[in-house]
Amino acid sequence: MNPELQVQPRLLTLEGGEGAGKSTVLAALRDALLADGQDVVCTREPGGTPLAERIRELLLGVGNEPMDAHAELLLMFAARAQHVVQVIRPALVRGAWVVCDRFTDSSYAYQGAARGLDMGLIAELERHAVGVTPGLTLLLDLDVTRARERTRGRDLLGEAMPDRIESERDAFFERVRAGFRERAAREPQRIRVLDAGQSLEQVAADALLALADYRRRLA
Ligand code: T5A
Repeated sequence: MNPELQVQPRLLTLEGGEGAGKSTVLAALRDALLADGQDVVCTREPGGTPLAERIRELLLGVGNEPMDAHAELLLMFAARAQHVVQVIRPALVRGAWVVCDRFTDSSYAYQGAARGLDMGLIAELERHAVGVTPGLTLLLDLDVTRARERTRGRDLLGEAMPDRIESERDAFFERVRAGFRERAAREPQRIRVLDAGQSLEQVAADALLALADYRRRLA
């Protein structure tokens, strides 16, 4: 971890490839914290504020003009800078928990490991434009073929069309997965790897155990 980043114990993030089950796990964490009387803010990236959501549309929309990898990286960080200042920091300052669907680890995995952009540049952007790092990150690790089956099932049900990044090939998502796992191996204290190949109920149960264990360590 970059030592210049401020660790935020009440900032929890969920990471992983497409279709790993982050939405369900996020709801389980939120419900557990609310049941314990905690103030909780749930949010997502890219997005989380009106401006950042507009940037999300630019990032995920399937347009005619191919997006340059650096343009993609800088837009991710533009959205994140806005999100941190408008939503994440104020919530943490008032003592709330922030549960965020994706955060800076996604930029290291997608733009760094998968697109091949300079990790040093990503670290600089993180230092200048973000400044904070989560106390706990749950990495929902899933085989790329299984993930493809899940998102395809969702597409066939008409729930969503593949966005610009989802339309990448399997080799891209193999690099994303390897990038996340490498970060988890480097920061085992912060990043807990969960087996997202299990049933949704089991993944949510594992996430709740990880949260309970983390809160015990914090106390
Ligand atoms: N991105 C993001 C970057 O490139 N860099 C960055 O810095 C950031 C922040 C975001 C995109 O942007 C990229 C990454 C992404 O490509 P998004 O729509 O938010 O776009 O993408 P995802 O976060 O991947 O959203 P998904 O909805 O695809 O993933 P989830 O939330 O992990 O999956 P979920 O819960 O919606 O589940 C998908 C389907 O699988 C089923 C669900 O029911 C659902 O149908 N499912 C399971 N089925 C059986 N067993 C399980 N355990 C299941 N878990 C889920």
